[in-house]
Amino acid sequence: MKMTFRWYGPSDPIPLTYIREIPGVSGVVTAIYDLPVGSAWDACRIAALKQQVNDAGLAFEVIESVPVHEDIKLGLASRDFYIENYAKTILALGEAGVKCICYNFMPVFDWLRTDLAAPLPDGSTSLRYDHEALLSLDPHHLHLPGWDESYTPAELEKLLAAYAGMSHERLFDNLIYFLKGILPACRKAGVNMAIHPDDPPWDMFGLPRIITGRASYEKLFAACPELENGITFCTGSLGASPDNDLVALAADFAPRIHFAHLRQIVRQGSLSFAEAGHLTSCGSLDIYGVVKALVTHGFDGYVRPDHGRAIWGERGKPGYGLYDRALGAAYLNGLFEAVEKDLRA
Ligand code: DNO
Repeated sequence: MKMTFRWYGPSDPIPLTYIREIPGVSGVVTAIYDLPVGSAWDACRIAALKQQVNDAGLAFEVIESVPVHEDIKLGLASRDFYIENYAKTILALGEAGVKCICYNFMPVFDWLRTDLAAPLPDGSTSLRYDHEALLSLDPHHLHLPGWDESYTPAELEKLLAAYAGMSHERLFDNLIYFLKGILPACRKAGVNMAIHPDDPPWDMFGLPRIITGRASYEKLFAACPELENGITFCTGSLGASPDNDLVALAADFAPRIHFAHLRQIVRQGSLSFAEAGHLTSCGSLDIYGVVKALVTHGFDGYVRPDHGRAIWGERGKPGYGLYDRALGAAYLNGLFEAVEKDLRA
């Protein structure tokens, strides 16, 4: 396991030197954020970012995300151009020593929450998703900090119209078309693709979502058996659905898990939840059980703590402050050490 920490690049208020001081964190997960979605990433920009990260004593091996152009998800004729660019980006990142790319295939929106600072009983605040409140939101005016991209109202309007009538099957076929187009570059570059589950794992605003649990993974690996076709195992995203048995999923898909986002949520009713401290005792998800299943089944990928609460007066990017994610990393390091030592004993 390699413990990493997400860093939003030079504009992130958290300096790399602080990340380097978290015990056990060996690398950052980052991206180039100011390139238009769909363009091929420039080798010089990649090299400069890598240099900055390496100069701080941290590894540059995981990118989150290289966003997938909507034309690819929509299956438009222009997709081949964007797939070619994506393959070029993979080759350039591989050249720079990147081993894993996290991406998602959610139409239009990335993760969704209805409250970015909901109070928890311990006095901190966290991100919250209330299904009733979500249903009352206007999808034409949505923005969340932490998304890799966001659209102007006019672009959003056009995109939502373009997705009218998109079925789960067609979206899934478009994902497979994309993967078949890029997997040869992954093989050549030594880069693993790690698809992030849809967050939350159900349809949103009439848009289909297709990476939601066991059945999605079985279909995905049947269609593209290459081991470079893997997953980002995000406990908070998958765990929002009580249908997902996280411990069983971690055990059964361990060889496909190239990257794990380990975080906690408290389920509130059937479809609502609040995020919480990483510990198993803080919420609905058995983080210890997941770590144990991963280690027992030979997981050897990258891990990062995920969304943190806002604590100790910190005013950072919601979910992406320093303090609670650092506590999460410390907790996860302890779990991995204990489980790994037990297994070897
Ligand atoms: C949220 C993140 C997601 C993730 C993308 C991957 O905090 O986990 O935005 O980066 O879905 O492409």
